[in-house]
Amino acid sequence: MLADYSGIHSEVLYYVPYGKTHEVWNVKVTNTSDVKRSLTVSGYCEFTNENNYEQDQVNLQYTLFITRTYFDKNRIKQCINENVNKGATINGADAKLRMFALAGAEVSSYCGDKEEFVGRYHSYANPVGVESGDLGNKLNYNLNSCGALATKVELAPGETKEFAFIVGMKPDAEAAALVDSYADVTAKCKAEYEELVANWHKKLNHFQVNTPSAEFNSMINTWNAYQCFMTFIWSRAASLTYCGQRNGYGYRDTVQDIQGIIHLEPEMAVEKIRFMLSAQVNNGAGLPLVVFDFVPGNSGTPDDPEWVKMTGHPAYRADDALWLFPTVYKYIAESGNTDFIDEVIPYANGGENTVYEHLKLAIDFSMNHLGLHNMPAGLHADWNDCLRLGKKGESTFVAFQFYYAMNILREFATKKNDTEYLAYLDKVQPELYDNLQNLCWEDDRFIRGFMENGTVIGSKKDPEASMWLNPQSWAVISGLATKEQAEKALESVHREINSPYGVCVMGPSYVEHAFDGALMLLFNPGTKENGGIFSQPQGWIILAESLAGHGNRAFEYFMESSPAAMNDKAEIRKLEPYCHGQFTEGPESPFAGRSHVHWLTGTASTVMVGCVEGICGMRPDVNGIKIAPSIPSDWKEFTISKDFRGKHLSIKVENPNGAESGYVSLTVNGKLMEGNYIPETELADENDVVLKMS
Ligand code: IFM
Repeated sequence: MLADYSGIHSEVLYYVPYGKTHEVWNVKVTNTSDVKRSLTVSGYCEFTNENNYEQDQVNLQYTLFITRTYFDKNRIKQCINENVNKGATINGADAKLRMFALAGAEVSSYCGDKEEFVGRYHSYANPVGVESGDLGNKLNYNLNSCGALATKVELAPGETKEFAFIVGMKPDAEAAALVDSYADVTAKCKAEYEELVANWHKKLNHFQVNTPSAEFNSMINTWNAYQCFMTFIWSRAASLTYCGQRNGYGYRDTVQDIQGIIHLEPEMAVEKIRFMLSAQVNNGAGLPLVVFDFVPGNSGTPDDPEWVKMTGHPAYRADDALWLFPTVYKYIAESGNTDFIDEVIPYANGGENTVYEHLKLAIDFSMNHLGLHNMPAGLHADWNDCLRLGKKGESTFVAFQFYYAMNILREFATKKNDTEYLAYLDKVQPELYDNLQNLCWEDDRFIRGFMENGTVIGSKKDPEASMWLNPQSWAVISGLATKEQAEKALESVHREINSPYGVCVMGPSYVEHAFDGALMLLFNPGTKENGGIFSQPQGWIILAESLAGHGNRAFEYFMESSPAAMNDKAEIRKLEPYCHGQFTEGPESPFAGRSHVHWLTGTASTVMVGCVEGICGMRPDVNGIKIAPSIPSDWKEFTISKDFRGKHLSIKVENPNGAESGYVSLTVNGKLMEGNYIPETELADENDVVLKMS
């Protein structure tokens, strides 16, 4: 953060040092005037009174009476439940100690009481102590605490002084030692910041593109990638707007989030894959919520009333475990670690088996929960939280996922020479195919599913919700749609539900014709699952268009929904122009284009996969990698730098005649490959790869 005011230039760099649990505000103040200046510089942080922020908002009769602050040399110390552990322990509570400290300068005054800091008839715009240059040295005992520290700075013309505020929660001695470690504040902050930057670059450098699109480069190289790591780490549980009170990982969200970092850090990804496999119930389903301190083996499940009461998740979802298939496959394909399929992993509620058997069990779960037409039942929800299709209703989205899962399992079964299972797949997969083809294709679209009474959802004839996005994209992704169906279905999407800000999840929105399980009716038209531009499916439609070879369309969808393309539409979009949100209001809203619920969204991973696998065409499989870009025809050339299984690929794509997809030739280190595929055995440590598209 930079500011220039009245001959003073100030800079603050906020960061959390790599692998640490405290925050640093590195301040530099420079006198840009030509006279000597005397300043008081104050730092302020508002502490919560309780660690549980919901309690801090609603249980004031408790939280206002559990803290007090102290001042110690260069620190405000905030104690919570200070008496606990001195003698007795109550309710398993621990006393907590937070700090707001100053390093690299002397404290001239302090304040630990919020009301005293702000001052009567003052506000955050003019806190009384900041105005007077003396924070008053008051501390709180009950009510609201804070951390405020001031320092006096004398600056000759052109002189700069540097110091740091430090915020954290640490035991007393550790906190004191930590602040002391910042004595040489310039060197320490510089080293920490460089370490942080270097670590991010190390992660992000595993995949970098240089295309003619600045928006694409910035998202894929930096911002989308960064958001993928954020969702990978936090799932949906670190934000006030998104499940801030959730104490665990949603199954489907987390398994999908993993996909976004596989091309960057496959070994980081596999740790979480193991964890999520261990949260698979031994009937094949995923646990709807995997609590952060989950221990596999004797977890409850949605079949146990106690577990349901504890988590608030009453039933299995149709899709949770089916997300394992693409995620496991992408990991094995990226890393080449085929042994993973034989790794033994426990189940959530007892027993253990290999990854391969885990996946077979996921197939069993769907087979044991078939609906009216022998397709997977919709159960409590599919990807769409607002669709309650029940035990007999059916979801085509899940059916496509199921079909795709069988394709993946077929590849693993073939590798393992599991002829018995291959024979099983040969029997059940064509039946599923026939049902989807015969019952779910309607002229120019796939329907969304069936209600419990057999009524079609998403028929062309329906007055509302006659076109749904996900069945069209997943018909293509799953490999089930014929070429003709793919062309028609994708065109229908563009014609009927596309908008300048992305594709609506369905349309028209439900207003008067919703069915009982259509919970999206609760939302205004054009909002969230009710005809909103749900962001996550934008990645799937980008991927589907790319797989169909429609590079111009894939890129059109990328640009419509890309944060980086919204720099000059900030007043419409409202969200940061570098971060995806959960949804954008659709054309039926008076605020079409306004986006919501930033940062923690599965969009990060789906759009990343759509762009890396789809537009860039990086399609690894067990034995190597296919290079099959699907790009806008005006990209005449672009390059990719990619690490792959410990080797490095410098890929140049040449497209002088403006193709959208396809290839003329592929060479690796000057050697012509068969088709557009590079077997792993052809790779040296460093590889020059040239793909000619046209
Ligand atoms: O798929 C869900 C996700 O699990 C939570 N947010 C909404 C999505 C669509 O309903």
